Amino acid sequence: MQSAQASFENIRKDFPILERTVRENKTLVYLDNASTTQKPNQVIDAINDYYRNHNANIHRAVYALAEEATELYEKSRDKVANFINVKNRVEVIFVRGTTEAINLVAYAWGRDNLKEDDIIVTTEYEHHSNIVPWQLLTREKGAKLEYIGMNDNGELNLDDLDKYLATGKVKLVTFSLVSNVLGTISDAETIISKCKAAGVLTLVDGAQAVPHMKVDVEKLGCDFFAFSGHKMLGPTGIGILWVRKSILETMNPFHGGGDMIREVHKYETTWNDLPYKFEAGTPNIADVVGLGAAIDYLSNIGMDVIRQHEIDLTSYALDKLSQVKGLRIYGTKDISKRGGVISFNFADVHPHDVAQIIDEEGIAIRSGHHCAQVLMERLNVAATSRASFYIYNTKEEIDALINSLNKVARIFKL
Ligand code: 7TS
Repeated sequence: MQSAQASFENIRKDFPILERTVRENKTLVYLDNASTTQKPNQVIDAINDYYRNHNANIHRAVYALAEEATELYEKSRDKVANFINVKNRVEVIFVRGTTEAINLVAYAWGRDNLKEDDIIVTTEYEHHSNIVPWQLLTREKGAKLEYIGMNDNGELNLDDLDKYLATGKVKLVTFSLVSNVLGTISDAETIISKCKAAGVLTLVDGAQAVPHMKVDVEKLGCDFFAFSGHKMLGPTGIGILWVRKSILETMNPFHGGGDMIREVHKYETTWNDLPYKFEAGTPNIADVVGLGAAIDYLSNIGMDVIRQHEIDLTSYALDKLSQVKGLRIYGTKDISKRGGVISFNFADVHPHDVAQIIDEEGIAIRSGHHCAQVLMERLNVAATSRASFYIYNTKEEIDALINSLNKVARIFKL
């Protein structure tokens, strides 16, 4: 039997991009997985095979290719449903990504269900895509947007939630399961049970969770759930919105056009069955197929194995980084409450300078506000540096990160 370490080394061989060098012949160390992940051969080949052998439009024609393309597309829907433990496949809607999923809810659910003075509650550590759609909606409706605050450990202050729920005006509470900057794993169970008790709907942004740990949507008990394919080895431009069927049935369409209709007359239209009512136009068929291959790949490894690998890497990195003089790490030290994302600042060196210097060593990390400016304001910083890990990363790569940070320290005489 192979050791866990050995099997993770084999995983790297599936990712052609990890073999390339960057800058001055430096081995690529890719530590920006919270932005997007690299793609294994299995995903690249599935997309290639789709275009070479099966390409046709779906749900329309009766010829062989159209049947094959439709079957591949729908098979991916089953894979998604299985992966996040959704019993009813018609609740799984293909969208472009988490951003589109949340906008769909804000538009198609929010516009019919929110009125003046109602409240939407989000959190201080959300990505802009879980803030701006709610700003647009509440502004249009004369409603309010409120925030669950955060303590200095990067954990949500659930007293704020109680306070807003007590007003009786909250219509939706929305939060990310894992923060893309701090890595905090939200206490979803408590938040959702409080909301349920108050008769309030919940939306969970799973963009940074589904790629990294077992997520069981049925067990979570939320009403809306969103995530992106490209952060879990899949292609860009494909994501998922899951909505509880009883809610989905009451919602008007988001986009009008082909495939989402049953009958169109000059002045009226009836809608297609779920989920097609919410998938207007020719969808991103090839990338749905690619996402299916990504799900197969992750399932073969096992989400619990992936989570353990990230716990090992993150503990190792937190330990090494905390030994670097002048480096400030954000978020909780409790590994059971955080994913494989580490944001930090290095003395008063600007994060862009840190990222640029270590890029010369072939190391890719992100610097900036990470589309979380509300959080940056809360942390009282303009930006952070962020390293984020995935299945193909190794402890040697973390050592390389530490060495390159030591170079930053030498340059800036820290
Ligand atoms: N929600 C969270 C928690 C995210 O991390 C991201 C993307 C999104 C939503 C939006 O996903 P998209 O696929 O629709 O773009 N996060 C990041 C990031 O941290 N760096 O680049 C993108």
